[in-house]
Amino acid sequence: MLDEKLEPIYADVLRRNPGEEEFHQAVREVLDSLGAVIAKHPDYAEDALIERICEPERQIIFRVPWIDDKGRVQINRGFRVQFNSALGPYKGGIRFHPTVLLGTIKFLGFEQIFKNALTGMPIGGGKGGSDFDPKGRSEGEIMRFCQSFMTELARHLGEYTDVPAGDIGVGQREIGFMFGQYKRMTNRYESGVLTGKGLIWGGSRVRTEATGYGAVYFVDRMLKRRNQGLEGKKVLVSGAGNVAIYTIEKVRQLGGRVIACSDSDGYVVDDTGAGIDLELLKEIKEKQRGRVADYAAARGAGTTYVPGGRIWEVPADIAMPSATQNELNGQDARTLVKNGVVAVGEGANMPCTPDAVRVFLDAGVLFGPGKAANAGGVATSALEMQQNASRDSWTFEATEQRLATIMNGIHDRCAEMAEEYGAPGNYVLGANVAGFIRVAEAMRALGVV
Ligand code: NDP
Ligand code: 2IT
Repeated sequence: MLDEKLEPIYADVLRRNPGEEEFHQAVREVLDSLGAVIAKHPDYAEDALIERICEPERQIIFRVPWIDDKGRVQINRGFRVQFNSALGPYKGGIRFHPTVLLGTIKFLGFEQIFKNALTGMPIGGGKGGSDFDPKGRSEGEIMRFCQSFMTELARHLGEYTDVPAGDIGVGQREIGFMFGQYKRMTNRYESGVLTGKGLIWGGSRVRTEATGYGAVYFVDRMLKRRNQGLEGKKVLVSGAGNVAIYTIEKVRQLGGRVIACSDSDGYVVDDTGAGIDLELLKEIKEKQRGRVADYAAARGAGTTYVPGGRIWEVPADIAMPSATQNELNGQDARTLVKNGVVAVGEGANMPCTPDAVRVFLDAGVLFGPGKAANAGGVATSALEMQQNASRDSWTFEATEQRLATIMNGIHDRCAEMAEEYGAPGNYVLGANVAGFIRVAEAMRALGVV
């Protein structure tokens, strides 16, 4: 049940954004937590503050024409939603996936506002992307697509305006092609305009690892509050991309065993020795750009590949959904609880359905929501911006230490806020409230703009 002051706000969001279910879901989840805030501080419901937060400052939609290897003209749609700049320039990734619609980018941009606020760093919220499908495309096609995409997007970017990074389907290679085109168009080596760059052209150490590492730090700190640790724990990590790979790496460093990972075709269980063979997975995913099925084939005996299956049916102590939105539903959550799961950390954005989140919270499972648990990526992007601004380059150790401190800070702020607002141990409420208050305070100070 929504607070009665919030109900008309949500009804308006539904009416004005028809068909955008993922956006509705993301807004609803935050509004569900804000009842506790306006009960304590009714002034946050004044001056249409919450209505303003739900309305993007700017939404850009553009045509992206490009020519494939056969000489045929292809058309995709590009998006950038500049959601909220109260705390700093818009900041958030770019996603290339055939399922991308305006509502997808709006949900991601909305989440990003609160996530970025939680990091405590001076970054606003935004997100971009395209329905371009990189699968099966040659490097030349990907480069031409990125160049065409940036040709339109460039006019909306700048180190003080809007600073994109990667997300699904966009890694260092794509950031390189986009940065190259931006540099060519502007005749400026404006390093701070994109993050996730390569080390020798303005990137930061630890950015590649940051989201996965940070998510594991977050889960580890939740466990420590219950006097537990990752040591000896069996972990499921869905996905096999950037976030999943570095989640697996950090779990292993902290003594846990990742026994399964997945992609959109199926999952692999590798419950032998140290679990998933990280070096082999990196070789297949990062170098060969292959599939989880290729990993299973290369690894051979002792592994099981389940095409089309649901990874959450594998018994384990910890689950870290790190692929995409709504990939873990209520039924999956019930299966995990039945199998004794103790903690869930969202590496992806909104991977658990609202139903699943309820199952975990009701069962007393430690649950780290994405906007807190996966904030290490964007936080390290902000560290990359700092290094760019000072023309400096930090060591791996110093940068990772900053990341660990930031993640612990986010964890503790969420825990404190949950306590203060009457829901101890509820990190969903803690994250939404902590993020909201920071953004709301800044918006109020800046007037009606
Ligand atoms: P990648 O493109 O590197 O990897 C994505 C992985 O998820 C792939 O294994 C992919 O499988 C799988 N996947 C993607 N879409 C779907 C789908 N519709 N159904 C099933 N599986 C799917 O992306 P990232 O690792 O960067 O991103 C993963 C998640 O983490 C996303 O939710 C992203 O928003 C979030 N995130 C990323 C951050 C970053 O820094 N990169 C920061 C914070 C959050 P397949 O190859 O079969 O498509
Ligand atoms: O969802 C996310 O936080 C990201 N894709 C990373 C954003 C960023 O700007 O580093």
